[in-house]
Amino acid sequence: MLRRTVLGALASLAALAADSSFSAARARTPAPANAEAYIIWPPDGAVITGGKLWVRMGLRNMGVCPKGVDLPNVGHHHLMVDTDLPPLDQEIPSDRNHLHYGAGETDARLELPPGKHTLQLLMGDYNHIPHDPPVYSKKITITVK
Ligand SMILES: [Cu+2]
Repeated sequence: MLRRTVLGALASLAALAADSSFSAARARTPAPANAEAYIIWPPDGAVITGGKLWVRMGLRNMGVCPKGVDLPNVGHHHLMVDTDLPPLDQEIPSDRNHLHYGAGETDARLELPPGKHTLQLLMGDYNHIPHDPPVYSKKITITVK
């Protein structure tokens, strides 16, 4: 009796795992293997006086498109400010640390308080989900004075 219950539970777990990996795989949009996101400006280690800056976002081997547009090999930029990359199989959060450029912007005005800050780009698909493989830049550190 116990054995049958355990087996039943294991079978349900296996079905659940198979199902969730299927839907996660289905939700990811493919990206070209050679796609590359990079921060054009500011450079790593930059010292910014006043805290207002433009961030220029670079992308190679794929295209920028507004959110909601489901075409091959495109996505929109997201800027991670003072945070690590979010889970790469889920929608990118939208808050002051995870900025979305859903109109297809490739530059943005930022205002940061004095201190050290990190910036990192992460591409998202039409649903704000990172691509497979994920396309993200190196994380840079800047100092605001
Ligand atoms: Cu987005």
